[in-house]
Amino acid sequence: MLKKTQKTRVALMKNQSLDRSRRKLLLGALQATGLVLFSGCEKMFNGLQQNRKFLSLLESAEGANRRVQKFLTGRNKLAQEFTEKDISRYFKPNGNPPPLAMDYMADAASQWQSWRLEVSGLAQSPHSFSLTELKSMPARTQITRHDCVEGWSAIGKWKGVRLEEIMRRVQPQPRAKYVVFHCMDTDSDGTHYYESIDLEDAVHPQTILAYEMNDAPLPLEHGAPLRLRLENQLGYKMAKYIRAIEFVADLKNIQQGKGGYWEDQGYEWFAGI
Ligand SMILES: Nc1nc2c(c(=O)[nH]1)N[C@H]1C(S)=C(S)[C@@H](COP(=O)(O)O)O[C@H]1N2
Ligand SMILES: [Mo]
Repeated sequence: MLKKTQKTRVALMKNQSLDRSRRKLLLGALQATGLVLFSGCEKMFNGLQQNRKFLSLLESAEGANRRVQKFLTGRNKLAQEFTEKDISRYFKPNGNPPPLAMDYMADAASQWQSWRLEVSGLAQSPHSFSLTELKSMPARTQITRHDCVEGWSAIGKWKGVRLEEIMRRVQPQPRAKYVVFHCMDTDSDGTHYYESIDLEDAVHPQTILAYEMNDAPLPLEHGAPLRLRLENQLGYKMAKYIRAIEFVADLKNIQQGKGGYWEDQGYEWFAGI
């Protein structure tokens, strides 16, 4: 008779090989859907499959369908990611030029030593983040295509912290429905740029606050020190020169009440592509 420890070891081994073949099967199924073609997805899958809960959800047919659909369709779909060789040699800076204010220039000159991202509004623990602090948080890098409503596109590589990480830190209140981005730049009338997204887009895996573009600190003209990347919507949603983030229940009391600088002038609030 086998000793108890041996028995458990054999049982464990059996389980492991079963797990391995299941994983292969699942990976194959995902590959067939094209899901694993997204860069970084295989790595993500490898990470996720360590998670038993995820594995069992994936194993149930219903769960698998739900998962795949969540990533491939609708609001939660992952935008296509590209490779290094796809990066555009020229990426057009667009919109307002960098703020001409003295404090912006001084902050830029000191590598943003005294700049802070103020996160407040309907949050349990409002917090001001320094750039160093944001950079010390888990980072995500993505190579994506930017589409401007004017009709041009460019592919760039962005690195930043996921907005969901910020939310984990400040704990939005249950009443919070939108995230508003307040920017430092103004148009020629002195109106500040601003934008907003809902919480569903805020927790999307590719929604990041980027501080790097193409492996260099975010250039002034592309929104230094921090800009939003939100890959399933048009360029005007991606607020640059961010100064503050506010969690709100309603957009009607902010500027003209339509949720964004361009929205206030008639553009769609949901700019899905
Ligand atoms: N603060 C701010 N953010 C902004 C804009 C702006 O004028 N001010 N323009 C928007 C538009 S229309 C586009 S297409 C992108 C341009 O980003 P880019 O300069 O990196 O190309 O920024 C968006 N975010
Ligand atoms: Mo744009």
